[in-house]
Amino acid sequence: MKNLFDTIVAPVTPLTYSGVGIIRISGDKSFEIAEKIFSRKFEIGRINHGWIMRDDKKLDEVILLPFQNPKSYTGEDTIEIQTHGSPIIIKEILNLVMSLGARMAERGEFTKRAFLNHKIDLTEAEAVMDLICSKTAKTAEKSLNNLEGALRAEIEKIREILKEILARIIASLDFPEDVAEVEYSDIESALISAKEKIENILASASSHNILREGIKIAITGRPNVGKSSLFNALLSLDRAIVTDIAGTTRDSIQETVELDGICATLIDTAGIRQDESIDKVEKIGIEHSINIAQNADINLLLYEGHIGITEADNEIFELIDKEKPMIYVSTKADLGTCENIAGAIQISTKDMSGINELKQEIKNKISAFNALETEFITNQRQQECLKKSLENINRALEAVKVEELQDLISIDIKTALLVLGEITGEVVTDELLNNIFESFCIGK
Ligand SMILES: Nc1nc2c(ncn2[C@@H]2O[C@H](COP(=O)(O)OP(=O)(O)OP(=O)(O)O)[C@@H](O)[C@H]2O)c(=O)[nH]1
Ligand SMILES: [Mg+2]
Repeated sequence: MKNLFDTIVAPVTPLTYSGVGIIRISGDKSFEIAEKIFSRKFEIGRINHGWIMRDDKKLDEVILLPFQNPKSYTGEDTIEIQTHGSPIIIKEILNLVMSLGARMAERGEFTKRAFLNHKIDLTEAEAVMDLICSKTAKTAEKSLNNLEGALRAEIEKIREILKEILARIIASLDFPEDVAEVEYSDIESALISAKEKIENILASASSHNILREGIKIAITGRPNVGKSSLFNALLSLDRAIVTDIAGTTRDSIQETVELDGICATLIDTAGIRQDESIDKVEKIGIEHSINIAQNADINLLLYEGHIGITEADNEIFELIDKEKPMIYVSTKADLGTCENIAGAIQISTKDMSGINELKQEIKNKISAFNALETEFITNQRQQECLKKSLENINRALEAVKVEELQDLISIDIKTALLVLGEITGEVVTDELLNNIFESFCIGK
C-alpha cells in the first residue's frame, strides 16, 4: 500500500464513448486540486456547475460534487467530476489532476480506503465487487444485503458467543480466587451454538457458489439423438447447426440463460460414439463432451424414444456419476415411442411437445441446489475462514469432553475468533487485503 493519505484519482466510468464520464479524486489534496482546476469557487455539499480549466483553456463543461470527510465513500475529502463521456477529455483531466499532485488509484483503492477508514467492513467491501459482477438479479439482491451488513451481522453473532465464553474462561484463569472455574457444560453449550451457526452457513455454501458462478447444464447423448435441436429449442434460437448427419456438432457450444434467478450455462456437446471410422477432430470433440458431461452440475441424457435405449446409449449413461442431478430425455416423440426410462421426459423439437415440461424439471433441479436460501451470500474466501473456524471449535469441543485444562481450550477458541475476524476484516494482513482488492476494477 502506498502512503494511505496521498491523493488518488481514477476514472469511475469506463474509458469509452458515452453520455457522461465520472472522475473521482480522494485524499487530503482533493479540494486544493479542485480549486485550481474549476472555473469558479465551489460549495461543499452542493452540485456545482462550471468548467475544468487548464491555465486559461477550457477542457470541458462539468458538474463538480465535493464530499467533505468523513461523509464520502472513502471517508476522505472527495471530489467527483461529471464530464462529457469522451475518453480524450477524461484522459486530459486525469493528467491535469495528476500534474497537481494526485496519483492514479490502484484497483479497488477507493473501496480499500473506505475499509481502512472504517466506513465499511470487509464483507461489505467484497459485496461492492460482487454487486458489480452479479450475473442475475438474485445475486445482485444478496450482494446488496451483504453491503447492508447481512453477512457481517451473522458472523458477529457467532463471534459474540465465542467472545463471551472466552471472557469468562480468561476471568476465571486470571482471578482464580474471585471467579469460579467455568462449568465445562457452559463451554460446551456455547461452542455447540457457534458450531451450529457456522454449519448452517456452510450448508448453504454450494447454493451461494451456484448463485455467484452459475450452473452448468450439459446436453449429452450419442450422435443424431437431437441434442443441438434441443439446445436451440431451450434457447428459442437457431444457434447450433442441426443436420441429419451423425457427428454434426464437432465442438461444444454454450449459451447462458437465466432460469429462476440462476445464471445457467447450457452446453451442446458433440455426440459421443466409439467408432473406428471417426476422424481426429471428432475424437477430440468426443473427449471434450465426456469431460463436460462429467463436470456439469446437471446432465440432460438424451436417447431416441422411437428407437429405444441402445447399447451405445447405455455406455454413455454409464460415464455419468448417478449421484449428480440428471434428467433422462426421450427425443423425437413425434416419431412414436417404443421404450422409456422411468421419469424420462418425452420431447419433440418438431412440434415442441414436452419442452415446457423439461424446462420445469430443469428448474426443479436448480431449486434443489438453491434450497437453502439465505439472506446473505458467501464467497470461497469466507467459506474457507468458516471451515477453519469450525475445525478449531471442534477441537475445543473434543477438549471439553475430556475436561482438558481451560487454558488450553481457550487457545482454540481464540483461534476460531481470529479466523472469523478475517471475514469481517477485524483481523487482516496486507497480503489478504491486496488479494481481495486486486480483483476490483480501477475506479472502484
Ligand atoms: N422428427 C424429429 N426429428 C428430430 C427431432 N429433433 C431432431 N431431429 C432431427 O434429428 C437429426 C439430428 O438432430 P441434431 O439436433 O443435429 O442431433 P445431435 O444430437 O445434435 O447430433 P450430433 O451433433 O451429430 O451429435 C436432424 O435431422 C434433426 O432434424 C424431433 O424432435 N423430431
Ligand atoms: Mg449436434
